[in-house]
Amino acid sequence: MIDLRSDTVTKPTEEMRRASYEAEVGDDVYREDPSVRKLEEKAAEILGKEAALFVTSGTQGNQIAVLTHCRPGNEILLESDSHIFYYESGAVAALAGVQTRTIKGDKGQMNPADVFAAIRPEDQHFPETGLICIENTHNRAGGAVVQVANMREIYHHANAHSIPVHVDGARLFNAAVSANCSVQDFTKYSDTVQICLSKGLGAPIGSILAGSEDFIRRARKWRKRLGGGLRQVGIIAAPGLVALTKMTERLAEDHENAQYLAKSIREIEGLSILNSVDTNIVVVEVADLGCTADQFVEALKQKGVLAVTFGPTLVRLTTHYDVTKANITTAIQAINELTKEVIGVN
Ligand code: TLP
Repeated sequence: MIDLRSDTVTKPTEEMRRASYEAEVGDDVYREDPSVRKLEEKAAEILGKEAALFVTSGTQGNQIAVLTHCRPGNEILLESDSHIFYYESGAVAALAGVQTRTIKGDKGQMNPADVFAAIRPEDQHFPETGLICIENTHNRAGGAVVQVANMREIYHHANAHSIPVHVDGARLFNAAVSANCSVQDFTKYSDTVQICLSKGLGAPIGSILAGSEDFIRRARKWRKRLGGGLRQVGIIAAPGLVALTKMTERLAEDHENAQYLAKSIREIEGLSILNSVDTNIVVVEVADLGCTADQFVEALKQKGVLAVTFGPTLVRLTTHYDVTKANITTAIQAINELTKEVIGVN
């Protein structure tokens, strides 16, 4: 099977498995796990923040950020298709008791003027705007990179209103590689950031939430409340450190493979590419084949390629380090065959 469903499916490398086996561990709730401390310190340094917290998942990192920044009754501003709004099971309402105000972006990027207009003035009728969230890269916009200039403008304005900015940077390293800059070029325009170790970077588990010392101290408490205070968790943090320090540069390879895939699909009759393919995600429109995304994904599976639906007639294909260029060639052949069969039927 060639698994293009997500970069979450990557398996840990040999080096990660070894790091896990050899990890020095202790009770992390007592803050006695050296491997976790090392990971958190390195992550804070790389992300340009005072402190960092190791959390179990991207969703947990984002939710702890919302819980720590906001109070019940606050309103948060975020892009209409953002992961926090679209894919986190309504957690911000269920856990933090905040309401969402979504802003339609262009390629995942919110227009700063729309964000500023949505900030609530002081009035007893209105909720307080508690947080602005930016997703970079933007998943449902097809891994689109939110530009540094866009983040800068939103951050400066938010700052002037004392509203914190959180970045869901599940794939922030993909953004940095694509924009040929450092992650700090993005993170300096945020108060807090969440990055995933378990996506393109290949770690088996885990995310990092980074911010000021004071923020992380309060976030640690929320992590504990959510049952995320773990014990000898160095066995997981150690591969996370390998992911963070050794796996970021190679993301360029995934981006090249995505380009190759997109270019080949554009040449196939009945299919078109919807996104600009900035990074490792390719979004394919299958409507002209006269089939649904579900049917397409199921038929592709029969040919040994896994993908996910991304809308009624949209399919997402994601490249990652467990998929080689040769695998992509095989996947293209499968897609080609499949479309010929479907066109033959319709
Ligand atoms: N995204 C997953 C699915 O949940 C859709 C995927 O396969 O792409 N932020 C962003 C931008 C994400 O794409 C994801 C995962 C998360 C947060 C959540 O990370 P986890 O899965 O670790 O909770």
